[in-house]
Parts: sequence; C-alpha cells; structure tokens
Amino acid sequence: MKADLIVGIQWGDEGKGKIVDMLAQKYDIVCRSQGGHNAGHTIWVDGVKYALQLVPSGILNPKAINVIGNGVVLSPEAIIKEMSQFQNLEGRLYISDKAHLNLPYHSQIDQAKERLKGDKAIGTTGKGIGPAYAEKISRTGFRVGELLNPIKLAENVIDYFQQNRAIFDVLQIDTPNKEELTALLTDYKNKLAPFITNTTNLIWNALDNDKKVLLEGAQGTLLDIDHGTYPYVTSSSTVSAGACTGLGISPKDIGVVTGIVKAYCTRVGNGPFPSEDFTEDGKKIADIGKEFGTVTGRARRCGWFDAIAVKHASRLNGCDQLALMKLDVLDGFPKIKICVAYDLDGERIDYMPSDLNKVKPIYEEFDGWDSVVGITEYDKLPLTAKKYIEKIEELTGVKVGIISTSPERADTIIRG
Ligand code: 2SA
Ligand code: MG
Repeated sequence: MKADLIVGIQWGDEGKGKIVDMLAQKYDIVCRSQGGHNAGHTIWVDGVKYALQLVPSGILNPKAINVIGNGVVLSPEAIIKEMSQFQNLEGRLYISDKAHLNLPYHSQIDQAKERLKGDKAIGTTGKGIGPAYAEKISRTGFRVGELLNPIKLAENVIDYFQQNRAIFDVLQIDTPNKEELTALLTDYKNKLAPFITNTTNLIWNALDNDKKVLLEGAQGTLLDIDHGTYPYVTSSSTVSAGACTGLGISPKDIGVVTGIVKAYCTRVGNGPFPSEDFTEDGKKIADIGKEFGTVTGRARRCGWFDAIAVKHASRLNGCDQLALMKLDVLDGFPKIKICVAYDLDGERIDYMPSDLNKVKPIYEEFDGWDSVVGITEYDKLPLTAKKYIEKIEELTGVKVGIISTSPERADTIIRG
C-alpha cells in the first residue's frame, strides 16, 4: 500500500485541516512529518471548532491511529495541553522517539533573536521552531526518546547551557535550575511515555499490511527551508519530499499527492508576497475569510490567487490534484483577480524566480458570483465560478479535484 499525502501549496493556512479531517475518516493512520506547534489546523465538525497544532487531524476519527514522526520538533508542554482535549488516546497516538524536543528555552531563543533582528525579523510564531531545528542540524539537539531518562536529560541540558553560556548571556537566557528542570522533564515523561515509540516501524508495518496511511503536511511549500522565500521561511521541509525523511519512508511509498490551495492567497509573517492586495479588497478577504493566525492570532496578509507560485509549488510536490479551499470567501466580489504572470524588470515571465522580491504581479480579472456556500456538486456551481476554477487548472496544469464551499466537512465538492 502507498501513503497518500496532503501538502500546503501556498504560505500555509490553506485549509489543510478540513481536508485531512475529511479524508481521515477513510484512513487507518494519519501522520505528521515536520513542523511543530507553529502549525495550526482549524477543523469545524457539526459547528464545533477544534484547533490542532501537533496532534494529527485524524484524532477526530475515533478509528484512526495518529503518528508524530521523527521530522517533527515536539514541545512536550504544547502536546500535553493539546492532548487534554481528548480522551482515551492510548493506542491512538504515537510519537517518534527520534523527534527532536522543543523545550522552553527554544522559544526564548526564538523570541530573543527576533527582537535582536529588529525590522529584519522573520515574523516567526515565537514557538522555538527555528532554534530546535538548528540544534538538530548542529547535532546538539535532544530527542523525545531521551525523555524516558529525565535525570540524565536534565544533566545534558544543563551541560549544554554551560558549553554555550556566552551565547545564552547575549540572548539574556538564564540556565535552568537543575531540580526544577528535572521535575519538569519527569512530568513530561510521566505524561508522554506511553506514546513514545519507533514510529518508522509502525508505518512500515501498516503499509506492508495494506493499511491506508495519510501524511499530513504543516505550513506550506512557499515556507519550505530550501524552496521557500528564504530567509522568510520556516525551518522544516514542508514539501512532499520532506514527508519521506520526516517519517522514514521512501519516495516509492508515496501514493496520491493532493496540494491544498486557497481560492485566494494569504501569508502571515514577513517576506515577499507578489499578489498581496493593499486595497479594500484585501481587507474584505481578511474579514470574510477570518484570516487570523490560529496559533498567534496575527492578522494574515491577503491577496489574490498566484497561479505562477501554485504551478511552481505543484511541480515541486508532484501534485496529482489540487483541493481549492474557501471558494465561498470570494462570494459577492464583483471582480476576482488571478496573478497569471510576473513582471521582472519589465519582462513578462511565467515562472517563479529564486528572488520573489523583484517581481510584480500581472493580473487577469474574472467576473464574480453570488454564492457557492454549501454547494456539493460541481455542476451546480455558478458558471463564473466554474470559469475561475477551469482557469486555475489551465494556468497550473493541475486538476482541481476537490472544492470547499464552507468550513463544514460536508460542504465539499469531490470531482470524479
Ligand atoms: P516559525 O515560527 O519559525 O515556523 O516561523 C517562520 C515563518 O513561518 C511562518 N509560519 C506560518 N505561516 C502560516 N501559518 C502557520 N501556522 C499558524 C497558523 C501561524 C499563526 O496556522 O495560522 O498562528 O501565526 C505558520 N507557522 C509558521 C511564520 O509566520 C514565519 O513567516
Ligand atoms: Mg494554520
């Protein structure tokens, strides 16, 4: 059996949560492979809102097993809090012993570095993601499996502080108190030990025994550490290839890749965003789309669908289809724009250059529609909405297989 994959195609917050939640009903195992509690998936089920950060969205399917892979940076504090929303998680949630720990000092480093950067700040979530990944790559990180021996781990963390005292001094971060740290790590161990395991073997066994596995991406392709708008990116591999290293599966294990895109575009944090709209339209999209960060509550920057970026991201991820989310947010707009090309120093280009700062969007305008809310069949969509979708397919070269017409699970068009 192959694992199907859901990946964000823009700058995150495309609405992956709703699709993963919908699909999770049909999958045996749902896995996270990268990111940490910087992610925020909002899921609406029967009018109830669930905000998930680390726990895979399959948690809302009582029959699904959920896996947090080795590529994730795990904040024990965040996951313990999140887990408290659910009952009977044993046997339904597994955390890789190889995932790296995101401890309280990582968010202190993250926030201190952002402060020092001043107007060059990345606009991180402040959750310690970059510092936790930096230590992993520097081979100085601590892994989830080490939580099982909290006394030793506390000693190692204190040693690490001592070795790096000069840096911690500049950042004004105190060495943790050993007794307090041991107590904290012991508490984490007591709460998390039943969930810690070798998740790679678990996934291999599942695939070898014809279980259906779904891989759930966090953030989006344009925030990828290699392929995103560096340095205004997150610190993990958000593209589909990252799911392989982040879980310990091979590219041959990947099945259908679904890229999630919003019918428009948003970005939270700093960095280039060619199709950002600074007019009333941008504000209207933000209002109607409720475009605020689920983790930090920050207002998201809003703009129009960027077909060049989506084409590029679809190729990077090997998308078999796109899921077009939040189409209903564009209801009532008299005119809707798509960025169909870029202007780079006076030249019209139809590809994404390495530096997005220099490009200006070239738009095509489309007629809007009254309402698509709750429509579940493609043929029932207004003609102008169909034209919009078909234009997206033409420009990106990828089929739009799924269309979301409201936040509710049921309000979704699945095209055959
Ligand atoms: P970080 O914290 O190091 O990963 O931040 C680096 C950049 O990555 C962006 N980033 C995100 N962008 C969109 N959504 C994310 N998750 C939350 C959400 C964000 C929130 O679902 O809304 O609540 O603010 C997410 N996580 C990281 C971040 O904005 C930086 O640009
Ligand atoms: Mg989000």
